[in-house]
Amino acid sequence: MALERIELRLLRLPYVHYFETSLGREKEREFILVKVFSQGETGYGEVAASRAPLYSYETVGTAWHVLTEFFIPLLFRQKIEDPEEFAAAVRKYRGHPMARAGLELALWDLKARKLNQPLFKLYGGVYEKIPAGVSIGIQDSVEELIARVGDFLQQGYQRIKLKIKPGWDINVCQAVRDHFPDILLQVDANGAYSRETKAGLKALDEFNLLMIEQPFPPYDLWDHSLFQKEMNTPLCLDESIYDFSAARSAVEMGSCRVINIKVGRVGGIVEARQIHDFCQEKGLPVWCGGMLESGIGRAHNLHLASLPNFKFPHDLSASRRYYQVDIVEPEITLEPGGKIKVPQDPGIGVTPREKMIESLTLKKEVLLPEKCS
Ligand code: OSB
Ligand code: MG
Repeated sequence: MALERIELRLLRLPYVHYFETSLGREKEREFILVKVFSQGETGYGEVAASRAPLYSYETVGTAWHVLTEFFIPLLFRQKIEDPEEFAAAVRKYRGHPMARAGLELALWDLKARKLNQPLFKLYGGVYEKIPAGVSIGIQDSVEELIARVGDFLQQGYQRIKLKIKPGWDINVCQAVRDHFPDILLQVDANGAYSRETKAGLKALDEFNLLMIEQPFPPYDLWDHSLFQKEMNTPLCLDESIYDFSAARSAVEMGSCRVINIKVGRVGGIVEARQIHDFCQEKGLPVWCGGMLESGIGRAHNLHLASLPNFKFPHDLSASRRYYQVDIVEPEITLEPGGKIKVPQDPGIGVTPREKMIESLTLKKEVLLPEKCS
């Protein structure tokens, strides 16, 4: 089979509440939606990259460029429709994992819709509901943070993740533990520390944290391996794990005891599954991170999180935690007990709201096979 057409759209969606990390504060998500068309079916993918190169070097601009100039023409030229074939073919290009993942995800959704199966069944997912956590950004005050934590706990979220940075770390963990001594709690620094400033992090061993995520910058696997030896709390890597070989190096060097898998960061489901399977063999648990995706990217994450070695509550929250109105229906909701159902309808199992998507579109490009040869 060959694809008839591919559509890229740049969308902008405001958050219900600003999201601040050590990298900065954002009030809206700008992202690329990928639609692939074949024989009356449509597959949907979302590119995880955001407007600025902060979390990753990729941006919506670089992703648009490599998709339209390289990845989509490659796919048309070789008449590829299968996601695994695409993953193999696109390996000849270096980098740009979020761009390749966005397209691969759309092909997975298309394939599952054509087979009339929910996506998780195609790649061996086992859980029908997954445990939900919430990632809470840096707030204007500790009091506001405590109120937000309390609110999310009341809604039923199983685990709280706090964003930290130097000066918003020990004091914040202390305050949250004073109010909520027994909750599942973890922190994420997005690489804000270094060997020189690690003293603040060492103090976090006192707070019974599930893990400390990405203390040092992405390419510092060696420093993470030294630091893990000094800490009782497990380190978890996010940005550092940009592909399978990085995961293997990190595990073999002892740079972490847990891995946060994000399908965009590692370049697609094929790579994510390889990391998942390797960690499972090594006895290292993983969990599914997020990039504040719209309902389309989040539905994809739900299917991925149903693989068996996903062992912690995830950064997967209900639509209304992120957006006033999501771009899919039904919206993603939290079940009693703090779980989210993996959608059971064909493909990603949710229906994109096309009118809403049209009204949010800032830019659109349609690519056709005959124009890409
Ligand atoms: O580091 O995990 C991160 C959001 C955007 C970029 C990086 C990160 C995050 C989150 C939010 O922590 C996770 C989510 O709920 O989608
Ligand atoms: Mg992170």
